[in-house]
Amino acid sequence: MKKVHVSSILLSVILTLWGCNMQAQTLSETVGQHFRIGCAVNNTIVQNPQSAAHKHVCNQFNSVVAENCMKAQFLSPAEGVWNWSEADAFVAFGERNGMQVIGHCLIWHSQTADWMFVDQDGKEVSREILIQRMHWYIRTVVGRYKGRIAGWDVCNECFEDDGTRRQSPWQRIIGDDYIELAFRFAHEADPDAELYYNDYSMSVPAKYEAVCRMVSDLKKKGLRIDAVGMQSHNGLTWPKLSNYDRAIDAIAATGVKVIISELDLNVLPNPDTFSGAEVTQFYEYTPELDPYAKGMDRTTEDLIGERWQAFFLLYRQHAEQIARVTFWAAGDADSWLNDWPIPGRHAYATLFDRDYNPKSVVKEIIKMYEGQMYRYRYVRRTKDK
Ligand code: 9MR
Repeated sequence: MKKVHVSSILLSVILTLWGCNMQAQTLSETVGQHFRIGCAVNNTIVQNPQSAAHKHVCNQFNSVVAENCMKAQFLSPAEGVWNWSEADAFVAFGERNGMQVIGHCLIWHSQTADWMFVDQDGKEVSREILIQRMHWYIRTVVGRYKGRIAGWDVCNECFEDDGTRRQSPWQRIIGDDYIELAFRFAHEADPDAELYYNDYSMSVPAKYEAVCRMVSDLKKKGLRIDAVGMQSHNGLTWPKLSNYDRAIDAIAATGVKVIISELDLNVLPNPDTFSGAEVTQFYEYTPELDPYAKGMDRTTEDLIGERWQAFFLLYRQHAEQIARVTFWAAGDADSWLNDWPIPGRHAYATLFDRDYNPKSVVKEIIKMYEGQMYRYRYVRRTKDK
């Protein structure tokens, strides 16, 4: 009797210690052993070293990307005007904490000040002038951080979901070769930096096939491209995991790595006409479209947890093809989904709540990344929603 008693105490001590250990483990220590694990950070996080958000980022992640401060609109709001302080602080923050630092993003149709595309009279500039400006912009930005940025999102969101080129000012004024020029100029400015193409809705076949053709074309021309970022602003029923799975394989087959570059989960109801991640979409607030303002029930939380597990299982299965998984916010409080496409809602977009506590699914994900893969294979067949 005594023996049983002692061994059961021992067992419970071991289980408790094991439980504590599991809790203390971070994404960086576990998932981060398979590929880089990161998050986007805003200026408030960077500038407040004592804040819970700041500590949380340093604790959980081994890679950071600037959510906004490296966009052209902020770096160069007017011709000849440069604002470096926030970008400088972001890069120094990543370096100080030994994290991989990612630059986002050089060439984009959005968040680029109008001056880039027009002359003094407000008329659109010629192809030659815009190429000169692009060259000078990339040389100045990439050159400033040479040797300090591990990789750049060189071109962002250049394709429509049907695989055609987005008719951005870059495309209209320069033509199809603006993408290859941007990659050429970025490589010239920092030959050691990795270079990425980044886009949303990347599990739509017409879109990823067009991106894959573009990647192969760049490679044929001898240009450097290291990875394609699948932004992955995901929902509960979208994308279909089978399409997502095929997209990862198709991108990897072009000879580049895959980056899950802006991961989040939009669990809030969507207005009928909403789709994709085009930032210009906006709708009126109504309480029905903000159902979790005061928290959520256990069943919904479990459903969301299952969806997270399904994605992280897929990433684990594709770990050799994936270089990095980056969340598009440090925690729920920081997510752009609180204000898009409807301002003032309560997003549940990340794995961390508004106080940066891990949600219960984090433990499951950590177990998944420590466990043997065979234990999880069946989920791939049964969870294809
Ligand atoms: O998260 C960013 C948000 O704070 C900005 O208001 C928005 C403006 O365009 O950009 C968000 O980040 C976008 C990223 O740079 C590119 N992919 C889509 C992201 C979400 O809109």
